[in-house]
Amino acid sequence: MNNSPAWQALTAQQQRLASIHLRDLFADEQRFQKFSLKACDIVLDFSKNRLDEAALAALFALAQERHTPQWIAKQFSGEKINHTENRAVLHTALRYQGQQPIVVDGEDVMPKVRAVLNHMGEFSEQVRSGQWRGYTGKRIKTLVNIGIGGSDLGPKMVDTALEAYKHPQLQSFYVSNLDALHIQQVLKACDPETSLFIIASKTFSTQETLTNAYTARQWFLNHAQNEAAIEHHFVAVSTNAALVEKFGINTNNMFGFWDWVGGRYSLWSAIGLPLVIMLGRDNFHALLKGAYAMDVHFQTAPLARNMPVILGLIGLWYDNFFNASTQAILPYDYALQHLPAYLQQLEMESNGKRTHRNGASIADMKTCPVIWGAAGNNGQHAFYQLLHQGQHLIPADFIVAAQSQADNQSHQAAVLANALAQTQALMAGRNEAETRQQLQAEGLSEAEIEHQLPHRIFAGNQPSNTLLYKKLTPEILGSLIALYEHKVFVQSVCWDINAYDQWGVELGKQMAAVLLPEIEARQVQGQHDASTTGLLKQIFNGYD
Ligand code: G6Q
Repeated sequence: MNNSPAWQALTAQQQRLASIHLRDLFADEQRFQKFSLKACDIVLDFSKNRLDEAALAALFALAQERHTPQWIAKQFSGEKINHTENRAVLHTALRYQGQQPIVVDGEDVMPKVRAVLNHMGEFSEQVRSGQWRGYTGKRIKTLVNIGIGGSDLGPKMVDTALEAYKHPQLQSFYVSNLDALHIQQVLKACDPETSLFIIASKTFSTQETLTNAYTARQWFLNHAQNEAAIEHHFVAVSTNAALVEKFGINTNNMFGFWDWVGGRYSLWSAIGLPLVIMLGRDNFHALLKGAYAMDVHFQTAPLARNMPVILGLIGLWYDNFFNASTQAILPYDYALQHLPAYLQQLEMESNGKRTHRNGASIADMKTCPVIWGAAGNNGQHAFYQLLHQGQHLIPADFIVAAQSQADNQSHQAAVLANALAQTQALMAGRNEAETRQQLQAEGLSEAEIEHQLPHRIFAGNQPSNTLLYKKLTPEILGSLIALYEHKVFVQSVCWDINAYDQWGVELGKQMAAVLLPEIEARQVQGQHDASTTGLLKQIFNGYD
């Protein structure tokens, strides 16, 4: 694939730009106007990237060569583009606000999408108003979502992100880890008479979730001493009614979704139930509306003014042409503290692949970078040293709220100063002459200046995008998440991979199933490699 005309043109562009410093590109005073755009009330400033008009045009040519507009249309129309699982990819139907049918296997999915949304809305109102009662007649105060991966990261991230919108008398917890410590910690904060457990599992067969769910069920029964009480305290979000019933949950209290919703794209579905309860149906609806606005932008804006396309192509530019291996996500909005972990799954589970759609190995290009990050200011006091003076090229997305969700805006000027200063410092750096001047101004002796100078220089030339919005509302958050979902899709199209399967999570699960009975029996039974056998023996003999 890397011998296609568009790819070769990009290689030439990279060679031309390789020795040009970002500072020099900023000699053009119009750079912000040329390399920024606004969509859905989010500004994307991509001017601090190592590209110019010609390189950008070459990136758009690649998107054209890979038929990106056609792929966008295929996805939205319900075509089964997840070909290894023979599934349509229609998380966009979950937030669709129009009146057209969306057809999968000859059936319009919109009536059932609206019916589940309605059911979620009605149920959430019962819980929020106190009409829904626990087995002793008390109202619900604590919500515990038990799920993992796509059934955890999305709802948890949004729940935290919309702190200011939460019901004041409800508290929420998200339990995911298999280590009993996680559920134990949460149960300590729960009262069985006032807690509602949402068991969130598309398949209802995920080991971590089922283990935690049975532990919660047993804890509850130890108090209630009555299986009939379960239905007042346990509800399920799943596509598997038979297993939900087997667990003892009344299927009237089950909220369904469908195989065309991938786990990591599912927060818009019934997986969002804890959000509807915590935030209320209107705010959840606003989240959907924000995502829909980005969907419309993605489908209708020309490539050169299309925010997800631009974000995707810039990422690819560094991965494939500058040999970057990572991408940092740096929110300067404390509410988005879980966004890096959420995007880590979204991007790495979608695009961390080594096989093209047709089954051929990807020999000549890298796919997804390692996604990581942390809330802005905290990162500055931890890992930014490496961003500024390390040897890696690390493209970074700065996600910046002009206003905080806090009642008090008194910290915000400092937050903004830090966010902007970091992107500026990464871009411009501080050269030798400037550093010398700085050290002179600090009053250092000439000898001391010579000693310190090499350590105090900043090379700069580190690229970043800035995504800026006024304040994190449900609409803005919806648009922001949809922006990244579509970015991932654009990249998958350019790499010619299926973003919507995740076979890479299977092997470890299968091997764990083999080891579990041996560990339970505390005896090595099978033939394993020397390391596994050695570790098993240590567990059995060394730590009892
Ligand atoms: C996401 C993945 C994965 C999934 C979890 C939970 O795209 O498929 O993270 O969400 O493994 O699966 P269940 O919802 O079936 O428990």
